[in-house]
Amino acid sequence: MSTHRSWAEPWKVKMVEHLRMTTRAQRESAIREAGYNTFLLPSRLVYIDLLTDSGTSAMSDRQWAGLMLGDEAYAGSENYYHLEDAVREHYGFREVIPTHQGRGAEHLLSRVAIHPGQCVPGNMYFTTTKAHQELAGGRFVDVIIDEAHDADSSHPFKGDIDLEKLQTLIDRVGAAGIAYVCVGATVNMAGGQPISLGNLRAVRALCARHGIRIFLDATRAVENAYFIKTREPGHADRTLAQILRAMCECADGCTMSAKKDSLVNIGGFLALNDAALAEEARNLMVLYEGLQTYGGLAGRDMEALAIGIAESVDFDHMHARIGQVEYLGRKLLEAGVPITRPIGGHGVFLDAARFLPRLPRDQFPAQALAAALYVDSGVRSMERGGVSAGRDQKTGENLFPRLELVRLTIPRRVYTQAHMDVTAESVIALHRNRDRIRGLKFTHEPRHLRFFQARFDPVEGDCVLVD
Ligand code: PLI
Repeated sequence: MSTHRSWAEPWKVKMVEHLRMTTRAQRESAIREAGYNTFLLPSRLVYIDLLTDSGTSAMSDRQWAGLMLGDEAYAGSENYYHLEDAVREHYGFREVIPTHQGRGAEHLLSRVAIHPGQCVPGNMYFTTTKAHQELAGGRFVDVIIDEAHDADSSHPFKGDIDLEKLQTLIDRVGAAGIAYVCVGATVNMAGGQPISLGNLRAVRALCARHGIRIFLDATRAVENAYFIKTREPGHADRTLAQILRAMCECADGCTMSAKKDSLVNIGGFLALNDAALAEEARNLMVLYEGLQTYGGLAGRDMEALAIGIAESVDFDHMHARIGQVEYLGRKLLEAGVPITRPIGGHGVFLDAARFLPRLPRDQFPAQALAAALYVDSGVRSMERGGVSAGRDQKTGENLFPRLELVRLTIPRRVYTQAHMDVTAESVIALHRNRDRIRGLKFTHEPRHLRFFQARFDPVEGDCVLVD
């Protein structure tokens, strides 16, 4: 008798949303009109939408029921107190400040915790996080381990911070020159790679010696907890909820985009232990987000979020979620497609630099590959490479990070394994025909977060994928 047992999702489908199929000619015209930027495609022309896992999850019947319990009072909504309880219980921070989404929390934290000129070391950058740090006058400094910049390294915790790099920075600028350490868990731009609890605790000890605060980007911290449980010795018997609390105990607070782990379509929060810092953040909050008990969210959204937080730490849910990502990743690896390893938490990241070795970086191979994938099958993905990195603040030159990736991001509880098969087949076919993919050049380049709205043309001809 075979000992192998498959896993399956701990839910069944109650309602379906129809998808529109398109022809190749329709997709060629759509991507041209979108300036070869998948962010600019109308979603009605997308078949399988792997642009992001942000706000794209399917809510549970309990969350939908929670929407009906929305208390839309301007002040003191009942749902705020449910949210506060859920954050205190699962993340452990005392002060809970709801925000419309993650970047709202990043804005508030950056404004109250960064003095102009200070450094903000972090385990690789995230686009909106770094942008807010810079707008507040801070300077992001990358202190992630070198392996994180190598798509082919199979280090199990590529999100770890290099303690020597952090110590060197402290020696150079002094503790007063550092606003705080920003720890991403998992690290999105490295391919959804986790940080180990051992490393997080070591960072905490180092920072405590110098009186430096740590703020966690907890956006995908439950996914990170899953990797700690399944990869880091000594944690196999602990629950995800226990590991999440242990991670948060290493930090002074967190920013959260609840649109990911917490299974809601909108929402976020800033959670802190320091009441005085929270008071400063709330002073700004009423200007930029909303009153302290709703922060840009409807009461019903806060209710769905409170329920989603509790659902997110269920092991069977997370096992199926990450299992689906692994299923797609393994199919691609078996076919020889270059992807970031180990397979990450929220998506599979194609290594566009190795996929399209003949395209120079200034022809944006990842942007071109994402556009070609859409033309081939209607699967929408996202560039995470040179276009996302933007330009150097001082020199104005394009930044070309070592990682030039296309992210196939898997929404939670939305797609089936058959959708993963269709996606894999399209990527594998493109890999076999990679010489038919053309590079791109900018025709419009926005100043901030350019990847959202940039437009391109193929460097030759008028097609990114030659038939
Ligand atoms: O999109 P927001 O404003 O709710 O959250 C910003 C944000 C902060 N940190 C991390 C690690 C993120 O991944 C993140 C948003 N990520 C998006 C939108 C994504 O597609 O990955």
